[in-house]
Amino acid sequence: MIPTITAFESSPDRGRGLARDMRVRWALEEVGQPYDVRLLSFAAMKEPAHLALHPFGQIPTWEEGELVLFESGGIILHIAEQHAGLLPDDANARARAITWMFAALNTVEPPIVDRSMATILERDKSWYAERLPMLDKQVRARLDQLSARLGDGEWLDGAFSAADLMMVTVLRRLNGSGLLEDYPNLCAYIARGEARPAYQRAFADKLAVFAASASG
Ligand code: GTB
Repeated sequence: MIPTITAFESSPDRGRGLARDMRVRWALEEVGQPYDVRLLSFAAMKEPAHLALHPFGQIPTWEEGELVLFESGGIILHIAEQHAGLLPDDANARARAITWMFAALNTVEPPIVDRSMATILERDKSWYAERLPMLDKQVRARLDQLSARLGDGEWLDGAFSAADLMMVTVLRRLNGSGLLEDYPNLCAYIARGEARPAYQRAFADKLAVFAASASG
């Protein structure tokens, strides 16, 4: 059965592939699972039909027959459990990879999102100039630690896994912030992820959606 995911009809990231459907698309491309995409307007995301799929009225969602999922982490874990290639077979290595998925979502992504939201929503506020250095500091603290742990490693823990897919998509949200440049190993790590053919296919599909929305 071909799953259907949801994505922004008109993404505010202007084709940079920063919205969270990108990680789901990438995971599906990695395992070679064809999928359909239903594009939604912001208004449609808050309507009862979508709220029945996603209690918080967001994207991405997953529909596969009777199964409906929301939360990019839950969706990617589901894909990784249904297909070979995104999680190691060895039980301990698998548990570590899943731990890294949670670390990406629960420990690294929150300060990055806080910073990103402030740059969008608080730029014209009186406190912004004072708050931004504090947000930068919180992001840098995580990048320092992640960079130290990654060291010269290619991926977070052995072979490429869903953990790397998640972490790379989380870190990409810092593109243009000027913060990543202090961490050459993290920049190389992101570039390794982006160079994967599955990532390239997912990104091209995202870009096509942006091009269609920009021309329409
Ligand atoms: N924890 C959830 C998950 O991982 O699936 C978070 C889902 C989420 O935040 N979805 C966002 C959404 O639907 C889109 S990805 N927002 C609409 C709403 O809440 O009403 C977040 C996002 C949006 C835009 C950019 N951008 O423009 O750069 C980047 C990321």
